[in-house]
Parts: sequence; C-alpha cells; structure tokens
Amino acid sequence: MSKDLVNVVGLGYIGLPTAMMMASHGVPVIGTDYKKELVESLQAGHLTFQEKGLKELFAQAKASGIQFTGEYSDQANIYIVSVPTPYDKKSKRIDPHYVVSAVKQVLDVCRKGAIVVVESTISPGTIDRFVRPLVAEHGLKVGEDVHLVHAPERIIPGNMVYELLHNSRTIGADDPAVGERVKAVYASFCQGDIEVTDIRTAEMTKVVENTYRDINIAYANELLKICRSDGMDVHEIIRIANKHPRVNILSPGPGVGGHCISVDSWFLVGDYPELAHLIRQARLINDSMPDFVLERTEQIMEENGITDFDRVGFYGLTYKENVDDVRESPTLQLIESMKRHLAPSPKCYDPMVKKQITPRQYQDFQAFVQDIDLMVVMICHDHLKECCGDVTGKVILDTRNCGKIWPAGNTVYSL
Ligand code: SAJ
Repeated sequence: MSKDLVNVVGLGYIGLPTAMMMASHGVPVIGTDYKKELVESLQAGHLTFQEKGLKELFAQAKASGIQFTGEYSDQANIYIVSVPTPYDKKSKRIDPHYVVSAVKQVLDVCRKGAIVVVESTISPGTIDRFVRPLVAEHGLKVGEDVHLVHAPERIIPGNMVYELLHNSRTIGADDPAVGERVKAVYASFCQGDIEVTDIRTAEMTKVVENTYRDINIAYANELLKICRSDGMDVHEIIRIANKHPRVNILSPGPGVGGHCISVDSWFLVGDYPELAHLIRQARLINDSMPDFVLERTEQIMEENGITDFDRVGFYGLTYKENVDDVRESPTLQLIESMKRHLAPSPKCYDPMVKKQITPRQYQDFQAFVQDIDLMVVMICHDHLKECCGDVTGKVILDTRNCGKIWPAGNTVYSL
C-alpha cells in the first residue's frame, strides 16, 4: 500500500471525510484548514457537520493518528486541495481564489517532486489558466519540481461515507505514472473503478456529471409547470414514464440548492456563453422554482381564505433532506426573493438547523405548527415523517411529494 504522507488542505464537506477515510485506511494524513476554530474543534474531537457514519469514521481516523493543524506540511509527498470554488454571480465564471491561495501556500513549503492534487470542482481549463502559472511564478517546473493532478469527488451529501467507499472516481494527471501513484492513495479505501486520464478531461467530466443532473431536474420542473397549468398529475406521469427502460426523469421540486449542482452548470455557461443554451435554460428553470412555490402559496391561500402571510410557515431550510447544509437552499432563495419585494421574512422551521439563520425561525416544531394555518413543505426530512401525526387541521403545500404521510383532516396540495 502507498505510504505517501498526504496533506489534505481544506477540511470542509469533502476534504474532511476524505482525509478521515484515507487515515482510517492506513494512509498517514495531516489535515490543514485556515479556520482556527474549525481546527480547534477537530483537535478537541468535535465534528463540524452532521453526516451518516461520520462520527464512527472520525473515531477510526483519530485512532489511526490523523492530525489537524492550521499549517501546511513541508513534509508531505501529496497535497489534496479541497477548498470551495464559488462562481462569480455576474460573469457566471469560476472564482478560483481559494484554490489559487491554497496552491500558492503549498508551493511555498512543498518538497521537490511533490504532487498537488486539486480535488475541488473546477471548470475545464482552470488548472491551465490559474494553477500551472503559479508553479512558474514560484520558479519551479511542472513535471520536475511539482506534479499537478485533478481528482474530483463524486460523493452525495447524506450518503457520503458509503459513496466514498463505493463510487468510482476520475483522476486527471499530466503524467500517467503520477496519476497511478495518486490512484494508489485513493485505492486505499475506494472500492470503485478509478479512471486515470488527463487533467482537462477530468475537469470537464466532473462538471458534465452535475450539469446532467441539473438538466434532468429542470426537465422535471418544466413538466411540473406544464402539468400544473393543465390539471395533470406530474408525479404519476413521471412514475409511469420511468417504467420505460430508457427513461429516468428525476423529481420536480421547489428548486435546486447545494453547492454543487446549482453552481457547476454555471461554469459551462460562463465559459461557453455562445454554446451552452440548454444548460443556461435548465439553470434558469431550476432557479425559477422558489418563485413558483411563492405563486402557488398565494393561490392556495386565496382558495382557503387565508389572508395573512403571517399564518404561513415554511418547513425545511436545508437544500435537501436529512442534511444540515443550507447553502443555496431553495427556501433561502425564496426568502431572498421575498426580501427583494420588501416582504418580511416568513416563519420557518428546520429540525436539522439549530443555528438561527433567518429572523423568524422556530426551534420548536409544535410551536411552529401552532402558529400557522398553511405549512409549505420545502424538504421532507425523516423528522417530518416521524412527526407529521402532530399536524392536524392545516392546509399543506407539499412541494416534495412526501407521499401519503398526512393524517386525515389536513388539506394537502402538491406544487
Ligand atoms: N433535487 C431535485 N430533484 C431530484 C434530485 C435532487 O429537485 O430529483 C434537488 C435537491 O433537493 C437539491 C439539489 O437538487 O436541492 C441537489 O441535490 P442532489 O441530491 O441532486 O445533489 P448534491 O448537490 O447533494 O450532490 C451532487 C451529486 N452529483 C450527481 O449526482 C451528479 C454528487 O454526486 C456530487 O458529488 C455533488 O453534487 C458534488 O459535490 O459535486
């Protein structure tokens, strides 16, 4: 097995589980993050986010000697950079400043022959445009002093630990031998196939995968609007259509959140504005869904004689079920949209979100339910399935097609 010392840079949603997975499979790992509080929390044995199986993985990684620090290691053979890659909201292009800053700091300390792996999702060409020049700026040579690799992740929040172990992966490298060496590190835990290819192909493949899902969801959302306009049940139609052996339409809903799908498709639009028509349109459709939820809410209020928006509450602040991640969440998009129309922030509740992130956020489900007449379900957390028995005599707008969970006596609408 490879005994390369690995320094994982960026201990967020991807870097942390990856570092812990490697450590628990015998790879010597140092985890680095510039956030002092985060490092201190990990050193003290406290995880910084919730995820199925992560606690157990943390215990194994600690037992295997994983270290957490604010410093970049000057002893590592392999650096795995796993920092955020936001996009510029105006140009729709990747904002690589976190990657650039992390790589610069690696280059400041790394030994000759070190491998720098960018695991963050990046748009095609990012390594050539932004990372490769940094090596020359440091007076170093790519392929001699430093090797560059792109190894994007594929894990899904909510099932990260399982997917880290089982998903296949892609590794893009200039030099196939270097690709194979990095492959050996990932193969310490990854039971899926690991494809070694070149860097641009790996960059493009990652973005293409997430864009594919974005377009599929946009199709479902457009079908939802068509069916709503003409009194058809979109869920029943998709269920039956999906019985076709070559059809697999995803689920319509209140929008697409998270830091992956709702961001990565924009990279292609930003870089190829004259060519990426379908991709842009899909993004716009998905981004229109929170406003569609608001329109539908107003319709349902009218039908039920609810005149005060203060009697409406939104269940779910995260971007999807059973995670505590609220980045780009449809509910937050909806609240932003209301803000733009100078409407006050609505009542909200989410059992997964303990921090107060919106002004009128409840921490108690019973109190939330008591204070509203119309509940808009933005996410179907397991909590809702367990507690829906407490919801009676309400009007419900179920944007997630949660199924037949509601007790009799509620009036339930779909999106
Ligand atoms: N959503 C729908 N309908 C669906 C499926 C999802 O509206 O049928 C919504 C979700 O509610 C959520 C958003 O889309 O708001 C995105 O959620 P997701 O579960 O589809 O995906 P992510 O963003 O959590 O993770 C994706 C995954 N990519 C693919 O499945 C191609 C994951 O494998 C990637 O590793 C991850 O992006 C990433 O980090 O890039």
